[in-house]
Amino acid sequence: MTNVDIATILSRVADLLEFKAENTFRVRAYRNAAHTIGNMVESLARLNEDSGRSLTDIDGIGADLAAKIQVLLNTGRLPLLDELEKAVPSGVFAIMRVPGLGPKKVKLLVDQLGIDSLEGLEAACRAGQVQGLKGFGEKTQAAILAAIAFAKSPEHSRTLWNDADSTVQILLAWMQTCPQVHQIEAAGSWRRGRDTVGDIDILVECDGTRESAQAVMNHLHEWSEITAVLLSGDTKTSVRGPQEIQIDLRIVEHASFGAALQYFTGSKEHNIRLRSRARDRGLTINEYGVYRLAGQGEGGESELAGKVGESLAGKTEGDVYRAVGLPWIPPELREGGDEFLLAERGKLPVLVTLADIRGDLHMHTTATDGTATLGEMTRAAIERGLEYIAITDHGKRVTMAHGLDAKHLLKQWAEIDRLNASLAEDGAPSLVVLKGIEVDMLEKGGLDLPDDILEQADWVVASLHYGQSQPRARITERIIEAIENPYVSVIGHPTGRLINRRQAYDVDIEAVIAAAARTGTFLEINANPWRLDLNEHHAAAAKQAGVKLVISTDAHATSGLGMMRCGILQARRAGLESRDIANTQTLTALQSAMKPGGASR
Ligand code: DGT
Ligand code: CA
Ligand code: CA
Ligand code: ZN
Repeated sequence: MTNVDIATILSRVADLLEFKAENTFRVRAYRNAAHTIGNMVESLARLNEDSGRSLTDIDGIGADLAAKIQVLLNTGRLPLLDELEKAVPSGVFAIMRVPGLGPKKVKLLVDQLGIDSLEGLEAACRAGQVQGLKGFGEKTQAAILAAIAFAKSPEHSRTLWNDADSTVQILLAWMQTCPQVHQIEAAGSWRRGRDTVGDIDILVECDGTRESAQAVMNHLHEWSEITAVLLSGDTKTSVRGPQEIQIDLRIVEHASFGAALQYFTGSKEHNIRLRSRARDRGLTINEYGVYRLAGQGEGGESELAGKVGESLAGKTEGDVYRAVGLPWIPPELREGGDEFLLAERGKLPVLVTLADIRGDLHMHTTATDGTATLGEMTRAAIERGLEYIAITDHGKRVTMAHGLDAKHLLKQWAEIDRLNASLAEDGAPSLVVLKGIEVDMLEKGGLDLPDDILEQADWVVASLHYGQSQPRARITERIIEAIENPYVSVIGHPTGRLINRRQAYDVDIEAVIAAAARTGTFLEINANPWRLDLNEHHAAAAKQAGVKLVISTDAHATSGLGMMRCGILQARRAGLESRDIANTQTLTALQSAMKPGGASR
């Protein structure tokens, strides 16, 4: 039983409890435990064998969960899961991951049509059986079919950056316990901060002897999370790690570490351009270093040319770039776009960092579909050192999340007033809570709360959750109408994509960006690892048009606030600087940068 095995089982229990509409606290306890254990470096099995220690030492693991984990470690099974699985068909998990199918709808599919797998669901849709169910209809049926087809394609089967990152972090921590490891870095698409990752690339520097190289590779093979060794050579090994992800590890010498890091960070396109630039200067670059091209003529620039002669650079990445007359280029910009032009002219952006962020302007509480209360979210934000947050629960259109009507919203705002007053009791408040709302753009146009309510808000996010299959012109019109509303501060997740699950809705993003620029409305980079919406290309276009971006977590739990770093990476890939992001400003500066709207501003 590896930690990831245990985490997977606990999260399965959470899913099943949720499907059965059990107590949300119980669901949350299992989900949190799964999260904690999935990110632990030390093996639970080992910890459990240590008589001096207890599983309850782990944060969030109480006596009940500890007992269950012990059973799991001793027997390899969890009776609770067996019981739940008996009551719930196994294919239900995959079905629950189809966008738009909440636990209630899935239950209907199971009970009424006996559907217990994605294949079964696909067949039932094809046969037209689903559209007849209560709450479904022809459009929903077509949307389900499209979602299944989408999720099946290989380009939508890559690992989310955030999941790959969890693995990278525990892997690095494990490898650092190997005495032969002198230096270790993760490279590839993970380092470039791409929204999804194909495989994980790790570079290790050791003392250069064969024995040390073997010891390092053996250490990887001994990691409790490895499920298979795919390849094992003298300086390279590939293994299968948690959640089926492939990990490539390469052993590199001290003098070549920077060159190898550069090479294996990629992207391929970036490296091709870098090499051609080197050639123009009579140089050649490979994973070992930078070399003068072998005598043109006999042999020309053969592949071997790199390994002969003296290396001109290679210890650090900076050396490699310097050798071809360039400053170091941040990995997030290495996609073979305009980064060489910018580098050459000394115009590389100073990319925004997590430390620049002062506030988080999109989050939910237990008032709608969040799992933490207003007080809990506020405390968590203070712990993260934020200066301000906006509470933006759903408006009433989002019935699935018990969206707020005007009466309930005003009640929440009164509560926020009291909270702010108590935060300011001992002088300057550590945090200011903005009275916000995430309104929905209705299918027929307009928003789901009236202007005289929105006028009283400090911050209004407008999002499009329903009617996503409407034609392009109609969707664009709905969004521009929201942008033109004087009280709307920002458009939430402007394209609606869900990575690996759902295509963006059809929208004229250029027109949306132009309208945002014209009205001074912000556009969101939603930091949720499934969304990362706007994507890097759209965010760069927004900046070009003079639109300010807001990076928001859309947290539905306190842990969700930690996703800010995913949004930061996305912004960096778009080449954004601190000044392009509205929530890097102080609250006062942010408020004066907001478009003229309600009287409260
Ligand atoms: P991924 O894993 O699909 O998310 O994307 P990457 O970029 O991590 O690609 P990967 O793992 O195939 O290789 C890591 C880097 O190593 C890649 O970005 C550039 C470099 N690289 C690997 N194979 C080649 C190659 O055949 N030619 C060149 N020019 N570069 C390569
Ligand atoms: Ca890779
Ligand atoms: Ca690779
Ligand atoms: Zn939201």
